[in-house]
Amino acid sequence: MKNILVFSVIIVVQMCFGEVLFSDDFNDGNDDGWAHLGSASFQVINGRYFIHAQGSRGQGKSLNGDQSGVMSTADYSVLSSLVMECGMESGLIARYTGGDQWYYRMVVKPYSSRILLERKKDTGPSILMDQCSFTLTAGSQYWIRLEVEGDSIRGRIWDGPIGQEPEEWMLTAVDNLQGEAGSLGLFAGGYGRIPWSSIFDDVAVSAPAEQQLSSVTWASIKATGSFK
Ligand SMILES: [Ca+2]
Repeated sequence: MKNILVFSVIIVVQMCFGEVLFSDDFNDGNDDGWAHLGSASFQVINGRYFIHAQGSRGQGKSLNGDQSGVMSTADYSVLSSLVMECGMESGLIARYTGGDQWYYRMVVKPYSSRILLERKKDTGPSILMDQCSFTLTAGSQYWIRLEVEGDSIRGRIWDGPIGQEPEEWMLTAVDNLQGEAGSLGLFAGGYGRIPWSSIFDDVAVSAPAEQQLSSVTWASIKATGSFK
């Protein structure tokens, strides 16, 4: 039954977003290929990916891509399931190139009931690009998507089945300070002393939906010679 569910997830992603460039369902029991940064523990338990910690350890991110840990294209859409058991923030990263370069991230902040779209550096400020209200229930499963295409950055989160993904973006921004493909990432963080944990699964990276749509449209225009 579990295999059927995973298979269905991949089919739906392919239908809506075209070619899957990268995926990891962690069902092989490891996170080989993922690069860890920060002070968290990274563990695959029962086919799900835990980023968690206790004591004074505050945050961690795990990075990957379809070509030796880096994405082969700068335009891509990152999807993952997310369960926040406890913690200050968690979410998705796109176009991470390391060093002191900008990257983009979508942040879920349960304590302030908000989701954010940010441009960030490892050292230095987080620049808020967009935000909206979102109330997250601890321990419940959500789907979260962060998409980068040219200078457009967008994100959304929803609960329920993956097939009930809303069409509207909840967060949008236009920014051109990081155009390199970089790596995608998963991250989570918590307050020191209090144990915190976020669980990711069924990570899939595909071409942006709009890109697929426009290529289909152009193909039909060429075929018919008109816009009808
Ligand atoms: Ca899994």
